[in-house]
Amino acid sequence: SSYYENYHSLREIYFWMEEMVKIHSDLLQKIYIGSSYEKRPLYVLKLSRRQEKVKSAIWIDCGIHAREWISPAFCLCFPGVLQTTYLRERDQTMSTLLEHFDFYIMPVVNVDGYEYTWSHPSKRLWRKSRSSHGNSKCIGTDMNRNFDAQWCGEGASSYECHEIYCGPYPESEPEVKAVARFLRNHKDIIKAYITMHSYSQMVLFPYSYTTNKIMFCSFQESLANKAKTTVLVSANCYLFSLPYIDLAPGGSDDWAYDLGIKYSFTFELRDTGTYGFLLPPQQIKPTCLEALAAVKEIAKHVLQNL
Ligand code: 0X9
Ligand code: ZN
Repeated sequence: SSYYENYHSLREIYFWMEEMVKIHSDLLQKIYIGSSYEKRPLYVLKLSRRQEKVKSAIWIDCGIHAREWISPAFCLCFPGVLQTTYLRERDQTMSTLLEHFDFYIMPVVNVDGYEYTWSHPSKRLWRKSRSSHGNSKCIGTDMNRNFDAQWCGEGASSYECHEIYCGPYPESEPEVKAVARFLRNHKDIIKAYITMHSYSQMVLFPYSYTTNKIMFCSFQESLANKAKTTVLVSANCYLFSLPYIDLAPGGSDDWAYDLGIKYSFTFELRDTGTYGFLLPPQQIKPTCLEALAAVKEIAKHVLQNL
């Protein structure tokens, strides 16, 4: 099986990034955006057909939650698929998209947590960061409760030992801060924010911090439905939901939306619970392809409405 049909350690992912930018120096750039709590570098890949003009961009991040291994796998397979479909077979949709958009892809946001799930087999289901604040007796903040969107309201916890601990203050996690800073600095060009999670096969959109529907809800719904059609082709049905069933403030999607990025989505990739976070590697490729189809559909829509 190919590189993209397996999960990879953080070390392998760093190596892969380096190799990719070397091989595809005309298309890929690696941008350092900060370092993690345990001082690992945080990188974003910029996928761009080098042109003079400043282009609009689409942001995709993966691995906010450590145990959701399928998420970083998606962020690796996206450039990987591109390598074959765009460069070799000249995928028309992808060519059009790359004419108008740059893609910013962050393969692993929660690098410390991801590494932890790899190096400590008994901690395979770790979710949070690996930070410790003050004299807290537990380690880790939920990065998806640490963004500055109704931070630590109902649906998050202020208790360090909880899985949904919001952290001592918004953006207390250096990884969250690095992502937020990058998005703030590029908010005029970034037209869509997409964040990959698992599992449950849903595509969620703001808000999760309130049960009020967002203003552009009807267009979001129609867009979500469009993406659903595409995803359905792959026989595995994704559900689009609004609002999120439970309140969950401090999430990156809501924060990005409030920053002004009106196309903001959280993907919950495969599966629906059979394997959950322990999704077998055989499902990486189909998951990747169906999510990619949905991402393209979103990008096409954004392009038509620039
Ligand atoms: O609860 C979360 O952070 C996400 N689900 S997960 O099982 N991957 O942890 C859903 C995030 C939805 N968006 C927001 N809560 N803003
Ligand atoms: Zn998640």
